[in-house]
Amino acid sequence: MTTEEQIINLIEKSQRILLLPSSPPDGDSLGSALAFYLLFKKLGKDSTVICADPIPDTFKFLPTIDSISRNFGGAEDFIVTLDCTSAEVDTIKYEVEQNKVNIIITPKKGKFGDKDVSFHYGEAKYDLIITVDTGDLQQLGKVYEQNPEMFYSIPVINIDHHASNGEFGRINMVDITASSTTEILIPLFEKLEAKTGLKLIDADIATLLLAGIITDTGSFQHSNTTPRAFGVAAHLLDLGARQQEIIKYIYRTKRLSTLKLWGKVLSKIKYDEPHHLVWSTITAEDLAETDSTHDESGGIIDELLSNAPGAQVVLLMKEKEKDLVSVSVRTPNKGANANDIAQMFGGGGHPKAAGFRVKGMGFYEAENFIISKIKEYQEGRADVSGMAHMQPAEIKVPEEPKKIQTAADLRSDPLANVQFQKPEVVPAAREGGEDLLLKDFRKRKEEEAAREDRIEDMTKKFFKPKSEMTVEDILKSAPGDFFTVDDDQNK
Ligand SMILES: [Mn+2]
Repeated sequence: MTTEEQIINLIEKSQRILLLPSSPPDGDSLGSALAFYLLFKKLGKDSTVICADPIPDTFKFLPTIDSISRNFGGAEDFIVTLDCTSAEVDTIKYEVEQNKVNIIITPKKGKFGDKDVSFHYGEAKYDLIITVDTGDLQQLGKVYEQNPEMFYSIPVINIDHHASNGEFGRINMVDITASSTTEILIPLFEKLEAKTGLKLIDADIATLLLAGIITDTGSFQHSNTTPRAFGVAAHLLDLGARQQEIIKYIYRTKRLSTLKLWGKVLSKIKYDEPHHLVWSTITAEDLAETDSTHDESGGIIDELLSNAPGAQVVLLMKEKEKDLVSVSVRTPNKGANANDIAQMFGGGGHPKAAGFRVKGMGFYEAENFIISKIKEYQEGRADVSGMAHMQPAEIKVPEEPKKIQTAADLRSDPLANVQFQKPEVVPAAREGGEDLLLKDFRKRKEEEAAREDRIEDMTKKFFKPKSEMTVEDILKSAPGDFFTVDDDQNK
């Protein structure tokens, strides 16, 4: 049985399906989860989408976005049963007393005893879990942290396109050559259509699927834009996908606070030329000064990329909370590998785009630490040129850096209190992944001539030229005058 057939079988057998997009959510994870949600509605199945993190404003236009729950109740009910053979119930009351609930049962006559009480669990709330666009279970955030046992007792279908996917599901459908998770869903949905004889992909579902492709390819500008992605996008347009709506909300709507934040980050770009390293930072102070939130930083890393044409490694470090730094990595050129870099710190992603977190270190200490590790990585690669005149990168440490330990502690043992965020399931090396890529690469080479014509045509249709603006222009311009790509650590 193919993976697709196994998934369809399991879906057919299931009635209460839990859909989990990765956290923080992006257009691809939300598009995938909501497309499934609408599809299951048509198939007469109950499904629930849960995302513990807030939904960024840019995605509020997605069809049925309001159906997403933030909170996860318990996975199953706890039932207290009272045997009424020896006595009859007159009234039942309950009272809450600090950390206790007292259930008060008054008998009509006779007396209840210990033996009359029994406990058991109700039917599990869900009989199937589908994770979408999620490389490892930790990426599900609180839903996983608070209910880890659920992921062993209920079958999990894992559908994803991250190279670092840990294959944690009972069924894993991981295609690392897909531009987005929604791209993987289309043939699956069509198989379901063929099998049920129902028309399932309507304009809303097509819009959700296209939103995933558009966000993950940066509106067909990133290098993960394959001919297949274009083909699938065109097919979705035929099915009624509202492409203009997606572009409008995701790329053209920028708040003033967002523009200020972007200006701030772009003005702080740091370079380490010998190591071909470019990075910038977003501290809690930056957010406060520009009156913005982390939601508004999506896409800045791609702006950094376009501002640093020669860079081999591009980083954006965000102070997520005290002593927690979240880092996006991009490696636009051949050689440096974003996934390898992220894995040095316990993270992961794709060869060209990945992310990781460093916990337990003040922001500036973390910045120094990360930069020095990546410099080592760059020095260890054979094809880095210009290493002769190496200079230390200058990182300004403010007078009162936020930290939980002294600089001396750090110097004596830089790793003493650092906690890397390690996925519960360590991503296994994917057998055949390289072969797949090579095969895909060769196939693409063969198709190149035909493809370039097609891409040019399609590009004209889909993407508007990126405006070449300076930071000052951006700050002055009205929202809507430019657009760029949204993305967080893991696409
Ligand atoms: Mn994705």
